[in-house]
Amino acid sequence: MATSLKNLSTHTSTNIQDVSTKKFAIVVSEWNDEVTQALYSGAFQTLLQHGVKKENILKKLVPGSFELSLGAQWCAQDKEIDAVICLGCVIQGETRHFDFICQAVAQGLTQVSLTYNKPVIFGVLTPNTQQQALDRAGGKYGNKGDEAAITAIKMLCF
Ligand code: DLZ
Repeated sequence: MATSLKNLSTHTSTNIQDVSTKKFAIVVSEWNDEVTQALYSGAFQTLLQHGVKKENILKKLVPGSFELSLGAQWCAQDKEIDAVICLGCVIQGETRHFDFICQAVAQGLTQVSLTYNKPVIFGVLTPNTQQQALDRAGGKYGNKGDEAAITAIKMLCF
């Protein structure tokens, strides 16, 4: 379903178990940081609402979304981390840079997840405009950071 038809922050809580002892890393891209910090706030608050302890949430910054894969790998290598949430925002520009970054990060995060056998969540917005990004980072379509955190929790309850 197109996200314009869905509030990203609504979700069903079926099968969500106790995750209060789990440890999460949140890797945040600094590019488009007004958006990515809002995604981070959403993810962080959602984890707290589900009983995760503040001290069990590690925040790591990377320069851009392209670097999310390596950041995720460094976090996934840590045996104490149960799940890695990756947050970024790549805005469609006039060149093919957008396509290269989006493809690289999608493939990179998949690879890290399968290599380390841990949830590595793709919380990357790929809008056409800054406004579309803001609408999905705590705006009228909810917050994809919330959705990313819920996805991580659900995968830990698999
Ligand atoms: C270079 C670049 C451009 C043009 N646009 C974005 C963007 O919209 N969102 C994002 O997260 N990062 C962007 N970057 C930076 C790349 O992700 C990366 O940091 C650089 O290409 C250096 O590897």
